[in-house]
Amino acid sequence: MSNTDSEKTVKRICPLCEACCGLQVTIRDHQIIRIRGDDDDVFSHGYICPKGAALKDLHEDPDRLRTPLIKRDGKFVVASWDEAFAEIERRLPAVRNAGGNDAVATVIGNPAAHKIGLLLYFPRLARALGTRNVFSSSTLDQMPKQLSAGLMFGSWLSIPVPDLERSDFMLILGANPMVSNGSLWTVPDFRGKAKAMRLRGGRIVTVDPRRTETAAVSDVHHFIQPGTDVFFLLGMVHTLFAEQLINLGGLAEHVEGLAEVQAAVQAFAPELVAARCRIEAHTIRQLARQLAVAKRGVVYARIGTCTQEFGTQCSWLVDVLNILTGHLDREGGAMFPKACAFAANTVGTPGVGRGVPVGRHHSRVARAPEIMGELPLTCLAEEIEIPGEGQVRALITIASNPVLSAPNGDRLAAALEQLDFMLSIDIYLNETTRHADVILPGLSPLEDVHFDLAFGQFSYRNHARFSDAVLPRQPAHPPEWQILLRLAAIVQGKGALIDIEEADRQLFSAEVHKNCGPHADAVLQLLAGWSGPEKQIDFALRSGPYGDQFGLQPQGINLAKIKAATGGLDLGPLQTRIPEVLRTPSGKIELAPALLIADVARAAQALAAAAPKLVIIGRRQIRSGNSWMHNLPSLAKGPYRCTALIHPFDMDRLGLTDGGLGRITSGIKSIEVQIEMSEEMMPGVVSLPHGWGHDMPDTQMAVAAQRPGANLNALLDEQGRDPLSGNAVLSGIAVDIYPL
Ligand SMILES: Nc1nc2c(c(=O)[nH]1)N[C@H]1C(S)=C(S)[C@@H](COP(=O)(O)OP(=O)(O)OC[C@H]3O[C@@H](n4cnc5c(=O)[nH]c(N)nc54)[C@H](O)[C@@H]3O)O[C@H]1N2
Ligand SMILES: Nc1nc2c(c(=O)[nH]1)N[C@H]1C(S)=C(S)[C@@H](COP(=O)(O)OP(=O)(O)OC[C@H]3O[C@@H](n4cnc5c(=O)[nH]c(N)nc54)[C@H](O)[C@@H]3O)O[C@H]1N2
Ligand code: SF4
Ligand SMILES: [Mo]
Repeated sequence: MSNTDSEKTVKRICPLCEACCGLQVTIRDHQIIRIRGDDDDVFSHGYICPKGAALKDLHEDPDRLRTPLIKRDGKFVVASWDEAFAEIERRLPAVRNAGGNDAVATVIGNPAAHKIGLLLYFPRLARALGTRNVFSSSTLDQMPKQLSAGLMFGSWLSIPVPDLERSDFMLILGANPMVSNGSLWTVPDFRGKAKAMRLRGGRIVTVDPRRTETAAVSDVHHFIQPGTDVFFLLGMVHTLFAEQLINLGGLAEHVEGLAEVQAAVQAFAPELVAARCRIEAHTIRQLARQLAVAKRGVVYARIGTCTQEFGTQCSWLVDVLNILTGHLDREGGAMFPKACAFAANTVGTPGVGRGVPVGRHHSRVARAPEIMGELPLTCLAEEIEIPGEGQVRALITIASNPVLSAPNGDRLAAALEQLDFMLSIDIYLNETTRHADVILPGLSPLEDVHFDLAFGQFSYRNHARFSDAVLPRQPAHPPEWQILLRLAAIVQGKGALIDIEEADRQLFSAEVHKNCGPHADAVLQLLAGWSGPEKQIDFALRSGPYGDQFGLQPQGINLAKIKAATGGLDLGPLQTRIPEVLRTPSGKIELAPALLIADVARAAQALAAAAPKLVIIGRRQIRSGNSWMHNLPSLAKGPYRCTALIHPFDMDRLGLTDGGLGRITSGIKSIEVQIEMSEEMMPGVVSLPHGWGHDMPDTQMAVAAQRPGANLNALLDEQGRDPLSGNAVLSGIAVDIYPL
């Protein structure tokens, strides 16, 4: 921290996307003067994007909620925290008493992954609720990857990431890290790293239905028919077997199931899949060969390959390719980060485990299997609407806006109106929270401490960083971990007025006793200086893979050391971790999980299907973060962005004009959009960003309402799912467009 008389500059990790950049925030008299990238940050080295700087707008946004709201006679009124908790206590337990545990559902959204208080304390609330109706944005996003990684490597978050800094060949599918700044891959400044790689002679190939910003910094780009990556990937794996390109290298003794994979891909010669994915057979073969001969190569795929009917198969086949070519767990290939704390693959017995259980229960109406303790978010509306035992009658949303972010939000919005009680923990009165009976606001990120619990496992380099609060919070405004503990106490019948610090101490002490046995008291003594999330972080760090083991390893790390280090602690490049990282029952990489091998038959059946004439896909944008950053003036300014990109060929065919209006329809659903002609698009594919549609009544987002945009998800069907993971199908949906 550097100080002048009136100004001081403090460090803060950005919580707005997975890149987790280190920022420098300059403040004077509790006012933010400016926000910049932090050159001293050991992980991001000064990189920043426009969203990071917009934390100032977020902090100052007059629409951001600072006090609880209670709905009285259909209108929200400002309430004190005591009044809000009293209202919840009056209404929530009554629903549970009448309908049982499953009558209360929870939905937790994307920003929660960046809020340590929500991540650490949501499980405490979930345990108190004991409901099976747990939903999250994971089933709009990465659940397929978690499932395939869980089945192959034994834990849900053991997802290998590209070691780009040492790579010389990278194949990217369905990801646009130039804009998204990476996902399931924490990699600030992808542009710089990609550029350095190509200067070293490395090559990047991108496969995407749009010639994206990432394609623009690649050596080669191929269009692919949306939703058909599974066939392309099966064709590549087929080629490796057919052309004897398999080379497991040192992985050979750690892999099980090679023969089953070979048999499963038999029917997918490139010549048979080429027409379906609209990529020529020789290109598929060539890419397989290129990957096989690359000294340090890697395949990386993200959301475009997950939000499909075959999302789990795509996610699996990507790792199969990395393994068969000997690139998994090798420098410059796909490697497993070793997080400094909280990673399931750094606790327990190294190299073996129980694997991941799936389908322990099913959703009541659609019978969709539970994955990772969650049900598909696209099942929520029907679980509210349809009567019967276990019907959802109350809902708690936490940092989530499913009315915009999930398919067919209209149906969900109508269902929310039927609930007996709805509580939202959220910082805006928006499309979803307007349906709540009570809204409890979280803090501005700058008023809160920060630790990247979720992203150490996906980082391009191992590191340990922590941010203190930059600005003080209002004394009456509790941090989110306290909100969740109070809710848990209400649910448990202890009442809202419990002593929070004491309740926290008791829960934490019970956990330490469970984990540390006879040493628990000594450990608790050493942690006595911390409370809340910091106490849990220090415990996880000290007992973690780099930890000081409470004094047994004096060179090891702890929270105090991280706080004292300028720009955090660099823990070095990624290291080889197989077999130690595995937690499978066999102690091997399970290359051919039965669930996935069986599902290949479904792909074989779908191979013959004809592609629709026109399909729609999504598009992320630098100045936008899913559904909730359109109220920040520095991001909202500039040209109108919620446009439908269409190839000139389709424009002509459909009689559309550049800059004109069009109606996109899908079955009986339709939206109006502004058309933008673009040679970037694959003919037959239209691209529209998601997260827009801020024209719904009774919200409080004045800036966003000025240019609401169109809601892509209003076109989509909530019944479109990958049956294995329950993930929503958001890409490659058949549509028609008419000029207006
Ligand atoms: N068609 C289509 N739909 C998609 C996608 C797509 O690619 N295409 N992407 C999907 C993906 S990947 C995701 S992750 C989901 C995201 O969908 P959601 O998980 O619903 O996340 P957001 O839309 O970002 O909404 C975030 C909510 O959190 C609130 N919020 C922000 N910060 C805080 C905070 O600090 N505390 C609290 N308590 N609340 C906060 C915001 O006000 C907002 O209500 O959208 C999905 N929807
Ligand atoms: N600026 C910004 N950054 C973000 C977000 C944001 O909203 N704005 N959201 C954050 C979140 S929650 C997430 S999950 C990540 C996601 O990070 P990424 O996965 O990098 O997400 P996208 O930028 O949507 O890139 C997906 C790409 O898939 C392509 N695509 C669509 N359908 C298909 C298909 O069927 N096959 C193939 N091969 N490609 C297809 C799209 O054209 C697009 O280029 O981004 C995060 N970062
Ligand atoms: S890239 Fe992500 S983490 Fe970095 S400044 Fe932008 S939003 Fe924040
Ligand atoms: Mo996401």
